[in-house]
Parts: sequence; structure tokens; C-alpha cells
Amino acid sequence: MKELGFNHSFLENINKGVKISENMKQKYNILILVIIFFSCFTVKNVYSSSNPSDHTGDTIWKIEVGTQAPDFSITDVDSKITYKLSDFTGKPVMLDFFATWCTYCVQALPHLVDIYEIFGDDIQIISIDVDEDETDSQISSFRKAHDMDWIVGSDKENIGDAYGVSGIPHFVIIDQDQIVSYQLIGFAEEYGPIIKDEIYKLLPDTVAPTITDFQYTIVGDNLSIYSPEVRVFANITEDREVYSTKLILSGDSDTEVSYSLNPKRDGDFFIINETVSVDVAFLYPQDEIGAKLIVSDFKGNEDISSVLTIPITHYDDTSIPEIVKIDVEVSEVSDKFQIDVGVVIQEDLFLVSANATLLKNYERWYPKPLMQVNSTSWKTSFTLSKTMAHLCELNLTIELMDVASNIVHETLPVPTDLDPSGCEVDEPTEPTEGTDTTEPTKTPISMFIVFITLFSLASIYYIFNKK
Ligand SMILES: [Ca+2]
Ligand SMILES: [Ca+2]
Repeated sequence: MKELGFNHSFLENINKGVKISENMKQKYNILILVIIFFSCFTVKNVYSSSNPSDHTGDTIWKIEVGTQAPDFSITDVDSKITYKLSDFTGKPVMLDFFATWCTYCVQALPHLVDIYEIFGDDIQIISIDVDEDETDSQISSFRKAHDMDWIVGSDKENIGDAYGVSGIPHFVIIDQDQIVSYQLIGFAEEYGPIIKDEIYKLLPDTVAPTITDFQYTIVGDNLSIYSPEVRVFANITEDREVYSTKLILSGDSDTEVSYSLNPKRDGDFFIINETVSVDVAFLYPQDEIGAKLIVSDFKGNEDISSVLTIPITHYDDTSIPEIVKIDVEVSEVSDKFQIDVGVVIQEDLFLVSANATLLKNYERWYPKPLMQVNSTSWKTSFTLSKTMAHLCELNLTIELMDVASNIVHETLPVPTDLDPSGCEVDEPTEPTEGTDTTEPTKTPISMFIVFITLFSLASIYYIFNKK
């Protein structure tokens, strides 16, 4: 039984154990290549599981989604009670095929505990240890260490075979009519919510959440651009789970900002106790703002709180910001050019944005935001490939905006000693850092799998023909 996850450490372990003898080495190499070959399919499944619909049409499953789940019986290692899968007709069942040594199985367990806490008796989790060498007492101590308060037993009647389990962890979700509704092999943290969502699909959630005790305190003396933090409190009653919570702050002329909050379960309630840092550009023109919560559960049932009024301490900002000094220094760092920019600014109240932008042939090309908007001096740097040498013109624009939307900008040429003779308007290679660069190219996983598969086959062919 192999363990499946994103890091194929089992391959590394086999590689480490290969230092045996030269005769054996080639056989091990073949074995490794065969494993790499099959692990390609594993990787494919682990990846494809982020898109649940992929599973329905996937031919590798012995039990297809939409078909009857094979019945079986299993004895709990501690209570010694024997259960049949068919005993649970009428409620969703989740099968968790595992072994105590499987690190990805362990990684999944907090999510299973979470699911058990949310759904309680509305679903049944059954963990099935598929390693026949593991004793009941081993499994029992593992269960206690990981709070597995559901049915846990060992696979005494080849349940794993019946479900086509070839790697663990392997999860099967079975609906109220004992039809397989979802399957997943391998585990990565992002699959926890996917498993939860698949269970939600099977269960009704007709009770809307209710917000009680919504209140706030201001962090600091008052809510202003100098202390823009609000601590928000609320209790929420919800029968299943709070799926989304938004704090909506509204100002004059229908302006509003929205913040996602993260309620924590506390017994039968969900508690919100979070500090929100309000956008100062939004805060500045307001004398007061309205605050309300919108809470929804998984099925979209919603509750909206009453609106609380929060007074704002207002400051007037009448003078425009000033660029006092700009220093630009160009240097060569290995095979790249580095342009260091230092700016000294003067602002009477609060700067909400500041950008340095490189202009290529007078067109906006490569902006960099100032991160510390409340400081009076600012340094940033651009790293560019040497194709910059082919630019006809390279200019730098500094742009500042204060809370009152007073804007100032200044453009200056970047003093370089670069060769202007090859003055072309070709697109330069992407800057190595930036905020508006295109997304990094992602090699499609399928291309990767095809490549590895072809490589493995070629290697096997080569080794067999070498003799
Ligand atoms: Ca609900
Ligand atoms: Ca100002």
C-alpha cells in the first residue's frame, strides 16, 4: 500500500535505499521507473481531485460515482460492535481508508474531526485501516491520539479491494441511498474544504443563521485616519456552519467597503472577535460610517444585522503632497540592471497611494507601489533584464495621492549609460518583480504527466536494451 500526497517522499525513500549492489541497482532502477510511471497517474488523480467533476468520468475508479456502494461489515476496534454499511442507509457515510503510518492520512484527520463536529450524527464516518499487519491495539491508540470519535476498524474482509483502494488516504462519500457520490485519493490541505462541501451537497440546511450581540469597539482613542482600526464582536447561531461573513462599512454617497470575517465555532455558537483595519481613503471624507454584518450558511440562508453608526474624527487635508527629492541610481547586478529609487516626500496629513512607474518610450510600463504610505521617505528598486539596453527612452514617474485626493506627479529620465544604438521598441523580457506583470506561466499538469510518462517509457526501453 502506498501513501499518496503531493510530496512523493516514498520515491525518495526508495532512491535512498538503492545503494545495495551494482547488480541489484539496475533492477531497482527499473522498479523506480515503473513506480514513477504509475505515480504519474497518481499525480494526475491528486491534482484532478481539486475539480470534483473530474471524478465522475475517471475510469481508474473501481467503483464509479453514481453506482451502488458495496456493502460490508466492520468491527470497531474498541467497542467491538460490528456495523454494516447498509445499517446507515438514510444518512451520508464517509469512508476513510488509512493506515497509522500514513502521514497524509494523519494530515487529513483534523479535517475529519472538523467535519464530525459540524455534522455530528447527521453523517457517519468510518475509518478503515487497510494495513493487515496493524493490530487492534495499535489502531486503538492511533484513534485516541487523533480524536477519531467515529467508527474505526481494520479491514478484515477486503473492503479496500472492493472499493479499489490502491493508495491511501482514499475517501469515499456515500449518499443517503448508499450511492457513491464522491471519491478522492491522496490529500493536501486544500482538499479539506472540498470534502466538506461534498458532504454539504447531500445535507439540507434550512435554518438561517442569526446574528446576536453585534457590537464594536474602536482601537485607539477614536476612529480616524490615524487610528483606523475597529474591533468587531458578534455571536451567530447556526445549525450547520457559517459559510461567509462580511462586515460592510458604508459612508456618504453610497460608498461602501466590505471585509471578510472569520467566525470561530464556540460550542453551539460561532463567535466573531476580529480587528478590521479600515481603508483610510474610504474613511477620510466621512463624518460617520454605518457598519453591518451579513452572514450566510452553506445553502445561502442569510441574516443581516441592524446597522451600527460609528463616528469618525475628521481632519482637513488642504495642501497637496510635495516631492522634495528623487534619487535614481542604475547599477549592474550579475546579468541584470538594478534601478534604485529614493524619494523624499512632504505631506501634511496622510498619503494613500504612492507609485514609482518606469515609462518605456513614454508609455506606462512597470509600476511599483510604495508600501509605507505614512512615511516621508521611500526607497524602491526595479530589476530589469539587459534587453532594456534596446529601449529608446526610459523614464521614471513618481505619483503621490493624499487622503483628500490631491495628486502630484513628476517624471524624469533614468540616467543610464546604456548603448542607445540598438534603439528598438521590442517588448523587453518581463521584469523580475512587479505588480502588474503578467501571471507566471503555469506548465499544464497534463503536459508534465505526458512528459514524465514518455521519459519513463524511454528510460525503461533504454535499460532493457542496454544488456
Ligand atoms: Ca443553516
Ligand atoms: Ca495633503
